[in-house]
Amino acid sequence: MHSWEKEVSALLTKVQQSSPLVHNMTNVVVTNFTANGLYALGASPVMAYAPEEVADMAAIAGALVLNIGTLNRELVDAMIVAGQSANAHGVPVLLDPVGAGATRFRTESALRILSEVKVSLVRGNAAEVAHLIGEVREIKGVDAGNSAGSNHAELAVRAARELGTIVAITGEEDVITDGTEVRIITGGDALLTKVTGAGCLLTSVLGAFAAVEANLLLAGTAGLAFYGAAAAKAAERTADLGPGSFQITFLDELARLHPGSLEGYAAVLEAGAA
Ligand code: ATP
Ligand code: TZP
Ligand code: MG
Ligand code: MG
Repeated sequence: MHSWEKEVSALLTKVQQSSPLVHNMTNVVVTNFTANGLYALGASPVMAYAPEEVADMAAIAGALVLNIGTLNRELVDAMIVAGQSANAHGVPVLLDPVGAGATRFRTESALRILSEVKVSLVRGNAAEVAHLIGEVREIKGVDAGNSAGSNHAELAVRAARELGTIVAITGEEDVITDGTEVRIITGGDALLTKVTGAGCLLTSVLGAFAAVEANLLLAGTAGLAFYGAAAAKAAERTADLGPGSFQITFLDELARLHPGSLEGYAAVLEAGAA
């Protein structure tokens, strides 16, 4: 069995040392939490939406994160301008298809982005990812429905092949695949489902790792593992409290991450080649 700890730990150090600029076009619910989470990790967040500037900002960023959580047509148009600029400048583009499947507009917008921009990595819950490849799974607004706890490796592989991207499906366990290699990442805590933006921040954290590592399967694996470890540590420290204390402590734990943080709190398992 491969020991991922050393490989992914080096990427955390790279993020902390180079503080990559992550251009987020995200939703109005999670903007502040996302910026603080990226700062805590050691990255540099910027939010920029104006059609007049998004191409310039994406061009100088280490990664561009597109999140359709509170979308409208003008925003999706701007995301496409930003995404195409990122593509032209070799900047990785990540997509969080928040609520895809809940409404037709969300599904169609995510698919439009995927068809007009070369997206490198998609991260969502199982229902969102399923809807991107025409499979129907229960979704409740922006939250995964009852299929949340089941094994998502096969779905992730199908989606990665069909969409031509790395796909990460998160939930109780996370899975990431390029359509061939599959990795399962354990860690995290159910309290993350009680903090709005826990998924959105995660996609932006994956953006920070993608900015420092061209192998996005490896970058994504590292991001998922360290995020899960920080959450598990925060849950341990706030066990008798609640989601408010957990949220703040989670930011603290993101800031306290070090190369040895995975030990006892998160693990990367190879699920074999698909
Ligand atoms: P949803 O809205 O369906 O919750 P999301 O976009 O918020 O989706 P999640 O799937 O909740 O994203 O993933 C965000 C983080 O929460 C990931 O690190 C994931 O591992 C973690 N997570 C989610 N559910 C659990 C759980 N039951 N136990 C442990 N960790 C979890
Ligand atoms: N409504 C629109 S976007 C959003 C809500 C509640 C935030 C979703 O965040 P996450 O990370 O998917 O839980
Ligand atoms: Mg959530
Ligand atoms: Mg989400």
